[in-house]
Amino acid sequence: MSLTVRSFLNLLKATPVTSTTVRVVCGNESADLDSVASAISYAYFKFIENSKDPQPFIPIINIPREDLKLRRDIVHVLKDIDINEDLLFFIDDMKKWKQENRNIEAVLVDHNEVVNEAKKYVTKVIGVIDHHKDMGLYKDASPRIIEVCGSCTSLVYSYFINDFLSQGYTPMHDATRLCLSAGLSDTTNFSHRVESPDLVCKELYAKFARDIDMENYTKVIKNAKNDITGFTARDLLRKDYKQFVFTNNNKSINNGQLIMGISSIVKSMDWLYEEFGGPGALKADCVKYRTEKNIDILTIMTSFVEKGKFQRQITMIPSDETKHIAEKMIAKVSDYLKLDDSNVNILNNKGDSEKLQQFQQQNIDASRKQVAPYLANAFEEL
Ligand SMILES: [Mn+2]
Repeated sequence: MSLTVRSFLNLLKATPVTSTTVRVVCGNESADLDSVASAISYAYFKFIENSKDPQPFIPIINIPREDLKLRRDIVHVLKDIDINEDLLFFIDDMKKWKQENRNIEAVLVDHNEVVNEAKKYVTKVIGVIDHHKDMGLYKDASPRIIEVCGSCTSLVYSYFINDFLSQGYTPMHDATRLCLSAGLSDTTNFSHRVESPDLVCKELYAKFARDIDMENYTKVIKNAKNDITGFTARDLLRKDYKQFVFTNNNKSINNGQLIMGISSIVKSMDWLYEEFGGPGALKADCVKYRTEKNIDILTIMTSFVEKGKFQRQITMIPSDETKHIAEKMIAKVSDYLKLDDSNVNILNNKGDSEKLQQFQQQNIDASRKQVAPYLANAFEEL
């Protein structure tokens, strides 16, 4: 069946939702290229598999519509396959269906636990394809594929294509390109965090999207992702943001619960100070964002190249009530993250002109995906 991804999305947009149960494919709330590509391609391939389905799966981008423009790599890749924002569905759509009293059944891609806002809307999880740590939930979901690899799209693409190929199907170029783009971005052209599912797909991509210069396209995507010209501090904080609820059995510790938001940013803290009016102004923006999100601790994880070296920093901006908790958590993850200055007590930032306490993270392999579970443990063990 030769249906483009664009035609598929057009068709979804043209088909009003009338059933009491809506089935969606939902990416994670950071809504990175991997999540978006996984959600769209899963829904698309599912439709290829059964185009007679009266109620096809709808791909959901797990952020408000207005936030898509902050993800320039995604906008770029989608434009390359002739898809604009109008053809997409967002968390706003799930909210609307919920208000219309519809059941929402979800396949989760690129995460394996429904959290935060999506949790208010999703009635039931019916499938999972993911490459994060298995939280052990939804044991009856089908499929339930959770496997370590560089890109979740590798799992989605191989899940469908291996099945289809036996039936003589050649995947459409745009669907392949979409998955490939996330694969390239997540593994830097299949050179980092590559596992066997990624390699399997790399071969398939080379076959079905022969014309794409992988090395060059990787650069194009990275450049678009790193293009943050014109962004405000708030834009940068929400561009790649995930929120976590950590728990502790001891209710005397912040009522046994800590809400942490982690913003991943591709510039150094010094760059942020410079760009956004100095330490006082940046700090004020961070506190404002923490208040807006109604969370206990805002954590900024920066990653950037300086002096030819890839570097990471971690910075916490805790509420007054959780400052002591933030300090203890930092101390607990210090060995794992190989933090410098970890016993310096500067979390009590006082003066407005003072910089935030930032830690150089020598363990540069640990991104948010690895760090968040460690922080969860650290809180649990306080
Ligand atoms: Mn992913």
